[in-house]
Amino acid sequence: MSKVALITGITGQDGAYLAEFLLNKGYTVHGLKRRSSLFNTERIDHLYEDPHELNGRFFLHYGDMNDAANLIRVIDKVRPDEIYNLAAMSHVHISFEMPEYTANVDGLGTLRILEGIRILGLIERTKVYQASTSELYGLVQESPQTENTPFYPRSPYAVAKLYAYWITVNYREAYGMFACNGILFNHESPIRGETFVTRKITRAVSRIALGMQDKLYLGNLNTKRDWGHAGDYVEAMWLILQQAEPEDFVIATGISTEVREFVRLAFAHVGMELAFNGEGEEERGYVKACHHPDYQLEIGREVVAVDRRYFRPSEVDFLLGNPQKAKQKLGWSPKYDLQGLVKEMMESDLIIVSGFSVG
Ligand code: NDP
Ligand code: GDR
Repeated sequence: MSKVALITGITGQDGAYLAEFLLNKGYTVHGLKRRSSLFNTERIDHLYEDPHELNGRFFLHYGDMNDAANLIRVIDKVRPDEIYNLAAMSHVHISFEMPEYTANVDGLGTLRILEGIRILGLIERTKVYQASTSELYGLVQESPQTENTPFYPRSPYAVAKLYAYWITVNYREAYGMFACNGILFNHESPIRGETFVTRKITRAVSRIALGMQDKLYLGNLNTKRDWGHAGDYVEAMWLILQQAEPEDFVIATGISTEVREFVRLAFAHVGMELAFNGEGEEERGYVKACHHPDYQLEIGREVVAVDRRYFRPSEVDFLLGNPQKAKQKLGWSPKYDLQGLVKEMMESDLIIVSGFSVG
């Protein structure tokens, strides 16, 4: 009998990678998807088109993290061995605009899943993975951050995720549930949402190189993130639920890089060397040299500018994870480095923005 997984947030970046990963492991995969007036399954449509046929191993159910009755009905129908709770309003900046909604979906949504398992008497059967985040560290109290570093959330998103983190720990301790937090640092891919900074950069740099856009406007270029690849990180999610005991794990690369440097790497992919001058809101990025025969811009042209609107009311300046526990206990380490990640994202976006179909 194949194992059965239920993924909330299956239409998102991680949901898509995880669904494919679990299907390849022989799982039957069920996903929760929101009703939308437009198609919102672009990231997982290819899973239906698998030429080898999935023999009825992939199913979608309508649902919403705000709707407890609906979640209970879906969990009861699926009776999963593993639930991966990835659904969230996941954009930190937007959470300042929608704090109550974010608390409801990201915080109470997790409670609804845990309580659903309890009400249905599935505690012995169903393991839970909770998508926790490096944003919990916020105003960092020590570096690098480990499973024991104190939290100091800096956004409505992170505060909601703090509740989700602790309610997961509480259900583990109170009811003996196999419930774990993966404290994942930023992870990206060619299917990252277009408003997160990495994908915003690779899309814009592709459009600038192809003469379709003049300039890339960004917020704070000084912040540093520990960026990995989503494909590597979904493997860690699965490994966390395969352990003998339920525990929480930091998943990170152990390398932190400035947003400004990510911009440089993306432009370097199309042969352009950038120089930056000015500070804060006055900072600008210029083309210093062009080395690629296909992509030529005038030397000295301004291609990056800072726009206040992308600054957050309170920022997380610096994140750096220590993945030592995951290395030791899960045998996990990332396969991608930042250069490999930027290369893959740039190659994909150059194809997408130039209008050729991918794959
Ligand atoms: P995405 O934003 O790409 O995906 C979020 C998913 O949640 C989408 O499927 C979205 O549906 C769904 N969703 C949002 N609101 C609801 C709701 N009310 N009811 C049901 N589903 C909903 O995020 P990622 O894939 O990048 O991240 C996955 C999880 O991991 C999130 O919880 C995120 O907070 C967390 N995380 C992400 C990290 C990262 O760097 N990517 C790092 C650490 C944690 P729709 O497609 O319809 O919008
Ligand atoms: P983050 O990711 O907030 O770390 O949350 P994001 O890519 O949005 O921001 C990273 C850093 O870049 C700075 N920045 C900009 N960010 C965006 N989105 N747009 C800009 O124009 C811009 N300019 C500079 C930000 O200020 C920030 O410092 C992501 C999400 O996936 C969360 O769900 C997840 O929990 C964390 O990663 C770990």
